[in-house]
Amino acid sequence: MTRIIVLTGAGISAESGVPTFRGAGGLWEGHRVEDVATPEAFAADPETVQRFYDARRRAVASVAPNPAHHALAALERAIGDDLLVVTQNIDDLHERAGSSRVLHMHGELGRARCAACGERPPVQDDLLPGPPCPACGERMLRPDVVWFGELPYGLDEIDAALAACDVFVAIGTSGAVYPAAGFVLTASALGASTLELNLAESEITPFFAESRLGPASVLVPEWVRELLAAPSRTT
Ligand code: BJW
Repeated sequence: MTRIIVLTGAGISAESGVPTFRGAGGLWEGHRVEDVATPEAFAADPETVQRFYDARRRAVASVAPNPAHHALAALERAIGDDLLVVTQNIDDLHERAGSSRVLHMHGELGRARCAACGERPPVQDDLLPGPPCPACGERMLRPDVVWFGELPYGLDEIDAALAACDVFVAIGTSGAVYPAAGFVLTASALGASTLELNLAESEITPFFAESRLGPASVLVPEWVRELLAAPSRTT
């Protein structure tokens, strides 16, 4: 069976109404993302940062998965453990579409992280004014997101999956942030075929064997249909 890794970025959730980061209309238009998504920015003004993520948590709760998320969930139903979705997104739209094999390498809005004991409890409500950590009782919960300079989650598991995959597909990511931007090079060096699905060319387009331009809500269902129809199940 073909083993597939799908890396998703903000572009897959854009048509659900979740803003992307970079470019026109992006979440951080007018700011360098590298200047605001940092532990230093949180230390300097924790209230503003908590308010920002509380607002995003509420906004994500009011949107729904789109056909791209649903197509990946259908692919998992068809091939099971042979699909791993590695997402840079902190929303839960993959899970709400029905995917269960999802690795959130940049964390999740639906969790907090305790700066005192390291517990990562689920959260649904605002983190302001500051509920206590359910494990240690300290009021030091921060959003469970990975900022610049912090170690992304699951890198060992991702490395092992990249080494074993036959197909690597990146959907709706600008390729501006490492280590995720480098996964295509690792996968292709280890023999996987590579495909990019994006509305526009990205910083890493030249590294893919094939690149298709268009909205994820169209390209992803098309690709999944093609894959499941192909006798050998490759891209
Ligand atoms: C559509 C569409 C539609 C729109 N259909 N498509 C080399 C190697 C390793 C690290 C580094 C390196 N060089 C530099 C670094 C450090 C740094 C980094 O990458 N810096 C860059 C500025 C160069 N990386 C890090 O610091 C990372 N940590 C790390 O490397 O740790 C090492 C370490 C070792 C030992 C000890 C400690 C540490 C951490 C990176 C964390 C990134 N965090 C953020 C914020 C998360 C929280 C939040 O959401 O607020 O993650 S930044 C932000 O960018 C967010 C995203 O996940 C990430 C990627 O953005 P994404 O998803 O690509 O979105 P956009 O907006 O950029 O692009 C959208 C795309 O969609 C576009 O291409 C559109 O065309 C497309 N699109 N509509 C299809 N409808």
